[in-house]
Amino acid sequence: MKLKKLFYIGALASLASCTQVEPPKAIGPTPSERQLAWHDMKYYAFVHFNMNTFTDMEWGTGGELPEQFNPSQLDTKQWAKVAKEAGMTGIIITAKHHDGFCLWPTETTEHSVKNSPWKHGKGDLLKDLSEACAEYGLKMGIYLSPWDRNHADYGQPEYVKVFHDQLRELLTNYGEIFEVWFDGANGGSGYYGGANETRKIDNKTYYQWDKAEAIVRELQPNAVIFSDGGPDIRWVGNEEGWANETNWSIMRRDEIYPGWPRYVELRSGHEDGTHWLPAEVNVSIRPGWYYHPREDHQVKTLQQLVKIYYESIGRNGNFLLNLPVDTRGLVHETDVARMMALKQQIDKDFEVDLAQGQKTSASEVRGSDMRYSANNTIDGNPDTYWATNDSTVQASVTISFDDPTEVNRILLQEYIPLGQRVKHFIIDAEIDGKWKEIDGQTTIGHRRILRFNTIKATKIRVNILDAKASPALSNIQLFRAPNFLTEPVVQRKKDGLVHLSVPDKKLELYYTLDGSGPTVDSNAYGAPFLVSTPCTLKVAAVDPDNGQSVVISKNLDISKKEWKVIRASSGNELETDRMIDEDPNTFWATDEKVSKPQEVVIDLGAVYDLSGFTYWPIQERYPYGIITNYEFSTSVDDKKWKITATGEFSNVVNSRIEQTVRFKPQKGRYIKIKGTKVDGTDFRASFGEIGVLTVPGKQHAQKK
Ligand code: FUL
Repeated sequence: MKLKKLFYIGALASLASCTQVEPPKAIGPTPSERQLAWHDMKYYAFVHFNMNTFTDMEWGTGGELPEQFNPSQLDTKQWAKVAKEAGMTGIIITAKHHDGFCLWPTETTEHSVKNSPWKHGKGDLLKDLSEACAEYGLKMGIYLSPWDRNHADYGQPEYVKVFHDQLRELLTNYGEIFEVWFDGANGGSGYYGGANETRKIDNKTYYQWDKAEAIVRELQPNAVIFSDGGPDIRWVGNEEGWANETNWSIMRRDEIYPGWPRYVELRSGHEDGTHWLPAEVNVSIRPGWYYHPREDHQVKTLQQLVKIYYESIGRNGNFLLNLPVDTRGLVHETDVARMMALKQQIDKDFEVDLAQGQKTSASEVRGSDMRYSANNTIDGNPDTYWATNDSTVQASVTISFDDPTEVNRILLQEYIPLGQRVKHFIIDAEIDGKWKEIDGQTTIGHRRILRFNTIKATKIRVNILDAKASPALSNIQLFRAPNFLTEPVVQRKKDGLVHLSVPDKKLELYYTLDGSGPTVDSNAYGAPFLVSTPCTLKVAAVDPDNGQSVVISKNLDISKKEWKVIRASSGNELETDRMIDEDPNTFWATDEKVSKPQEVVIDLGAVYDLSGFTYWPIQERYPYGIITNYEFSTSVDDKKWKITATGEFSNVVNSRIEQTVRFKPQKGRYIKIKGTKVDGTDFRASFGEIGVLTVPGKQHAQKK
């Protein structure tokens, strides 16, 4: 009896002490409700579908005609079904891109679906999509380009009113909108109501961003606003699909404006940020943002998509995957198949949380109060968290298994309503009775996933070594993802020889050169082989016990064996080969101090029927001299030259992928590429790789 009484007094005392332990205080900027809801959306679709789909462009000039917008089987329900089945949570649609064509019957301009043949001008794509999203339980977001290459008043205050009115229409008529996406690409050449000229605006002031923000807050208070610098979420500083390993959700936001040149900082945020401004990783499932039939074989491979998943969602970002809907108005079959493959793979990777139900312990628990215990990290409840006393920034949580257990993934989440705190942590594992460091990283944030080689451990310890304030972790999960079948790598050398390889040595490689899908009955790869005429190479890796990898496909044209750069308007002539060495990662550039557009002349060694050319921009981390506008000429004798193509490499600065230009077949042995406009303030031009396209079946090169 006495004992029982003592127990009650003890229990009451500890209850009393519980109520005295205050939760940790927030440190630095913290997320708003709408930002918190956005963090949970994790993975959603971008759909680039608009006039460019029909003109086969990335950036329309604005001079297109509404009649050109004519999808044959447009079905927004197919988009929503695909997105839902892929595990996505929403769809953001390009309601208006830089060319100014509006996918809804706006009252602000005649340049819209109402003057197109689609549904006899009675269609409203935004309405269709909002219904489809509602049916599939998805949220809808809108992309509205501030830059409008169609509008006659662009550059004047009148256009800004149009832009704001368009925003109002979109936020009023289509139900709940979760995200408003403002592009940073701004000002430049365009049709502008027929003026066909270049117009410059001041990115910081022209659009009256404070007014635009007020419109969003008034009409859609739960929507987050995306732009280079928010105000709610930020661009991640590249269009390749990755955030930095160090990724703060905070930034010195007041420094940033649309087109901010220090985009490298967007990849990692600012440790001393003044505002919550988390990163969204936007990337297309194909090289371009819009649909181009020529990219049907360039849909990102499963391996590439898995990598992007881990380097976006796994690095404290959200993943915005773009689907270039095709001219029918459907997500292409190949893209659908790849998205489903990604879903299956991710489901397998995260199938069983091995931490659940295991024993946890911590080096310290805040005020010894079990409301902050280590067990909160594995209870599946995002609102509970493990915390330490205020003065402690170095602390650890250990998860113990009953038996040695195979692990190769760890997922960590901080309790972000208290701010982002962790600056440095390591993961240790107890293997055969000895502790071993498995990985060491910097930030965690809302979600961090680490991949490491499979270990068989009895304990896993998350060891925080430095933090801005006492750590607060809400979630730790452990997984054993299945082994992944690696994909073959194709390398063609300047001599025309094709080398195939695969990191996993036990795999066998099979290939075809006629466009058919390789099987184990196709050519087995033994040694490099010669390809000197245009063809489509397809390669697959096969594991006798584990099936076949995805097929890698590559279009190969004539070999560059006889090619020589015979002239360059400036620059180091000894290294010019780097632009024709079949390796886009090596580059060549003209001199920096030049006062006019730069050009190079290449001798192909023989006359060919040329039908196009390709340009890989420089792939350096800090690029320069990217050609944005080109002039391409051909000649059979290096005396009489003909300008074969001129134009713009749209979006090449943001997205440094191979550019392909096709033209009416021309005979030519010499080619000249001039950078009539380059990114930056001088005329310096750089070249990652130059290639040509020749007419299939007409590769009869005539030697001189
Ligand atoms: C860029 C645009 O210029 C591209 O065309 C695309 O829309 C991409 C998502 O953003 O800045």
